[in-house]
Amino acid sequence: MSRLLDGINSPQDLKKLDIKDLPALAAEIRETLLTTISKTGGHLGSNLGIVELTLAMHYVFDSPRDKFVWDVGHQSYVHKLLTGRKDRFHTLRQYGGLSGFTKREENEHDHWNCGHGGTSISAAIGFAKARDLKKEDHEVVAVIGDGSLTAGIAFEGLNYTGHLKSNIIVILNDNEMSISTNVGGMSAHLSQIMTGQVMRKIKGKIDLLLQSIPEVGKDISHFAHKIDDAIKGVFIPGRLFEDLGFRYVGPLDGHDTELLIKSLEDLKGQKGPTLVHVITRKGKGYPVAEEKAEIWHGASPFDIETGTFLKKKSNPAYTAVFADALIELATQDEKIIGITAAMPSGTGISKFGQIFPDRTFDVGMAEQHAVDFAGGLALEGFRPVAAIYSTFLQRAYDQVIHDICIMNIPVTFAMDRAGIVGEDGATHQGLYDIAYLRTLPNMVIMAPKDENELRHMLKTAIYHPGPAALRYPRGAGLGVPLDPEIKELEIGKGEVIQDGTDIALLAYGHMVTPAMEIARSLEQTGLSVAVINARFVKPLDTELICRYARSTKCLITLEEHSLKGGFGSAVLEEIHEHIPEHHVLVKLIGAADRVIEHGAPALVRKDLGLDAEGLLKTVQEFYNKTVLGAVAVSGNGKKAVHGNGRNKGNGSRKKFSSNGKKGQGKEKHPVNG
Ligand SMILES: Cc1ncc(C[n+]2csc(CCOP(=O)(O)OP(=O)(O)O)c2C)c(N)n1
Repeated sequence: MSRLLDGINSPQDLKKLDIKDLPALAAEIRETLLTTISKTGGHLGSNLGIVELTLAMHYVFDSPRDKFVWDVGHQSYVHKLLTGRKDRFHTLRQYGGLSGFTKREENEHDHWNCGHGGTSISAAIGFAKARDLKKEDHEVVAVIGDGSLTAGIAFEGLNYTGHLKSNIIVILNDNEMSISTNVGGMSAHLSQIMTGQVMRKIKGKIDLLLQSIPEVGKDISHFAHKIDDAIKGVFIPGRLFEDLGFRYVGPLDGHDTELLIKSLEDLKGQKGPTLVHVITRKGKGYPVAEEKAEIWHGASPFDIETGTFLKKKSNPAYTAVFADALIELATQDEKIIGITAAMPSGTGISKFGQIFPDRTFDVGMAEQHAVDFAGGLALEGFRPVAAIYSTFLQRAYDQVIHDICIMNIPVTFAMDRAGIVGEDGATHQGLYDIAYLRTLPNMVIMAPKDENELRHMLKTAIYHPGPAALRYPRGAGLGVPLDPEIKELEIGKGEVIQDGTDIALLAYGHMVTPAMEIARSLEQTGLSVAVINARFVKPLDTELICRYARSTKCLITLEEHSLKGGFGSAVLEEIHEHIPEHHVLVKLIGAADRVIEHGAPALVRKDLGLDAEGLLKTVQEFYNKTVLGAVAVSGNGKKAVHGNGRNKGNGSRKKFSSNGKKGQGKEKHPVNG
């Protein structure tokens, strides 16, 4: 039997359906979401919850002429299914496939790339103002969840939208959940609106009942009216939004497609900003996801029948080791505090919170606030650990500089998901934190080679009397044994894993393991290879780096971070400053200076030349070209011609002359990927 969804290749096809058919289409969409996400993984709960709303939006408005701006974009799967991407939907979040967020490059119905929360209202009011200036007349609709509404930028957007008064519709998709239960005064305000509505409904029913009782009923009913007036006087639904300059509509049942369509129809062409408050249920239609909304917000592949995840057995994740170490340290020190910005489970802070609820703070999707909140606590003698993914700390850059670093406040930044993040892709890559932090005064920055070292670094950071950041990757640790005691490391000291004289591999963080792997392969070709675990990018172990710069034929830096401004750049600066008399051959290996897209981490790493094979190839080519001065074996099998040593490089090396200035040689740094 053919499905309704099969006939929908654009929103125009949807509009041809009768409204009465939409619930059946919604059921097919839910089935498609489940079938696909159970294989690819992805944001299941948010998308199951927004099916009817998305159908109503596409039924009423004229996308792409009317512009939809989805906040975070993680709930845009239904929108993708309705806008000509259904046949590629099985490639969701896969390497080379559809993105898990909205993406302009992917489809004309996507107007704004996103991944981080809170941006939709600001972008949408920008679109609306542009429309006004260009004297166009399309609609602009932002869709934002109650969780994302806790982001500071969302308030900034609301505030300014109320001021501009352009025509715009903001749909607030309220499911009372961020990833975990939503927090804060705004969330309480929204619940109050809902409670108020429920109370009014109940009161209405009681009223009718009372009036049906002769004599007594009338008096009690009069009394009940008085209570109702009192409730109204104190609380008018959406008053907050009205005061901000919005027309408030709602709360509406977000699973009643007809009601949504009718309400949105009424709003088309209305002047000024409108906020439509829609109540939805996360995970709608899949009972396990409805019951355990937090777990099913972002699902890894699972079995639909049993609702069990198909996770392979793996070593404990870095996150888990971090949480256990934090608990261990906090058991001995009551000043230690755990802070998360709406990511309690993702960062491991929820585990910490089970043991130390009074010392655990989920501040909502509000990284800027998290950082300054930590600053205040630290200045009063507490030891706050702000566990914020590398990508989300970007949000709080000014707070990190202006408040924490300039005041030299001892806050620990535990940056999970540093490096390649995989399926979440471009907006979530943790590839910029070294660059954005290492320029800051007072900041100490480190990365562990494995989960055991992570524990020591956590303690080192917590007891450092200034700001300190540690970065560690997503996923499973290496399964190394954990030392019985967590100890502080000497700040600014690297670790020599093995000595060597031909090549020094200077690796940062989790690149130490691949460095050791390629060292073994290089040794098999007769080379002597040193492997250094840098540990710190700020302060760098200058003595160690300079020692190996002098004693080996070339230095190779390895990091899972943008090549621009990262660890390798820091090493180059250090060499330039400290050993200008030497011609040091340095090759930087890291992530190329381009947008790094989504896909399984192994495939993304391969694409960047950061897998073992790619790393080995880069190192070998560099060594052959610069140290041996050799022409690599060409495709026709001709043998390489060897030169006579390290200072006869062919221009692809970094040259430093004795006066510290860059040499005359061409600075052609081959970049990976
Ligand atoms: C700045 C930022 N911090 C954290 C996140 C991680 N994150 C992704 S979705 C989400 C919750 C979103 O909640 P809501 O907007 O209510 O949407 P829902 O999933 O409930 O539909 C969070 C915290 C993010 N995307 N951006």
